[in-house]
Amino acid sequence: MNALPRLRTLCAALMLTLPLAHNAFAQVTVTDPWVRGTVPEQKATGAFMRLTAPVDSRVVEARSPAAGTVEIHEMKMDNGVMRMRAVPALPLPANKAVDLVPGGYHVMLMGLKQPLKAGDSVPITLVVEGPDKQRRTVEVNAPVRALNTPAATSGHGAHKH
Ligand SMILES: [Cu+2]
Repeated sequence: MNALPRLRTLCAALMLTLPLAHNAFAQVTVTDPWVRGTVPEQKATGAFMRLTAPVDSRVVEARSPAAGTVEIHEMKMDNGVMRMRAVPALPLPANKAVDLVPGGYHVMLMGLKQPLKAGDSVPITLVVEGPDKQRRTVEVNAPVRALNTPAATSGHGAHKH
């Protein structure tokens, strides 16, 4: 008879515990990650998300089993041409949301092992360095959005490395 109340108590306990665990590890929050889908011969694409760190941090490395090489890229206008370049680290100021978006910072997945289509998801590991120089990993599972996703029409397809 009392299984349900007990379950509710357990749920409440879990909800109280999770934010505490978060703070204890100064964990970076990842919101709405996604990867742009690819066509068959395409070997590179971008991953996008919002990152919020509780303390000053920086993303120093990204990895994914879906790609041979993963870099953190920045896109900028340079003499009227949109260019992107790898950055050694992506700063995450404390409590400030940093958006990785088409046309801005992104995680570049290169040497893709297979085409990525809507409905797939791509595991990505971010290595984040805190103010104590400790490195922690953040696991992201980013769903693939179709290549023609409206929010993704700017930038990423036309530029060169
Ligand atoms: Cu890029």
